[in-house]
Amino acid sequence: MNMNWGRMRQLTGMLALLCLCTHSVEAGDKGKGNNKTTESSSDGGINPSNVAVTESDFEASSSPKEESTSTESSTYDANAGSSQEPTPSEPSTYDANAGYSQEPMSPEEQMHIYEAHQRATGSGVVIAVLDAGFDAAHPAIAANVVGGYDAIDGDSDPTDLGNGWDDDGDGIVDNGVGHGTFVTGMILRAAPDAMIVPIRVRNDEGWGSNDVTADGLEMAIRMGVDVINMSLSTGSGGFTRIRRLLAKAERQGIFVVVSAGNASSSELDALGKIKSTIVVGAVDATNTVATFSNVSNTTYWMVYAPGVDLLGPTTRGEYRYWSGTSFAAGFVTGGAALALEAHKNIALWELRQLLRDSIDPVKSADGGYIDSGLLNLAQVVR
Ligand SMILES: [Ca+2]
Ligand SMILES: [Ca+2]
Ligand SMILES: [Ca+2]
Repeated sequence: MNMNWGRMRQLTGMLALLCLCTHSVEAGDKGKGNNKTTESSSDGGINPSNVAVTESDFEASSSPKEESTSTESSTYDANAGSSQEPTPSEPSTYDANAGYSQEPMSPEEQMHIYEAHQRATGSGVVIAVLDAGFDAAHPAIAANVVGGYDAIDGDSDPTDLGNGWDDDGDGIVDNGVGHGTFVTGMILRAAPDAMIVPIRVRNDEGWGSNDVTADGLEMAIRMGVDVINMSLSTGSGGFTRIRRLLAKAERQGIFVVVSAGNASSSELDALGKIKSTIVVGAVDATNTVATFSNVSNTTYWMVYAPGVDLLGPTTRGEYRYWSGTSFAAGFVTGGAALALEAHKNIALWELRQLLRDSIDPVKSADGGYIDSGLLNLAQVVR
């Protein structure tokens, strides 16, 4: 909050500093597996034109090989199987005039977003998005992006780098590309005036170790952002540093939003069990919990947001339909930004309670009971 130009100079100064000590690694060396234990960097062949056309949201996870050199070695998330994930349709064209109204039903209506915008738009709030690469020049997000960091390459440019290889051998090339841009797009639908710091912690196939995630997290904390969006899952091993940093973020009053995951599970990822975060599951356009969404009736700090067949920005200035709790999390992160603008001196614990309390009922996917509900942003800013 209270972002000003002095602060922005401070941010960009820090980034410039970081540029002096960059190193690079081959993006293609990192792999991501859905229920696979081996990575592959050669079976996909070179096909640079096949970018970001995937069947599902990915849950970013950790490389079993390259990244396991430290004692805090990480594991990939076997729960992130693509078979359980939604299969959104691809748009044939994007109608710039119709915009997001081409969706089945608008999240703006579901979450009372326009009503909320009469009170707050996220102005003055800085959000770090820890994700795969970004298209920072995409017209849907360019005006809001400030600075950026790439924890994979160790440089200041978090741009998507599809390498044309099926790194994880799942038959889909570069399925992490566009993910960060899409998450950012959803954040900005809820909070169109928020500032976004894109931080790349996953490669083009969604791979990144817990150490890389921690590096990105540490950077976001050092920048002093207000909110951090983590639409990714982590390995269970080597989580200590992430846990420590999340505690530090909490001490500094930085609000962290995480996605519940897309494994149709009642068991949340490690990130979802951290008490300082709020976890986000996905509902469809009828306010029914998406069949792919993880749910938890044991974690109190969970809310829901639209995450099915969303239309949003992806790589190279394009748009697509995509589904996943990753994108639902974006709406809640944007909602947190609205709350921070509307309630200037709100404490972190108050903010979390406010979000948890500002909900409308949702139907569970199987007709059962859901503790919590769909975030109502008009209520958040009231
Ligand atoms: Ca880079
Ligand atoms: Ca792949
Ligand atoms: Ca790739």
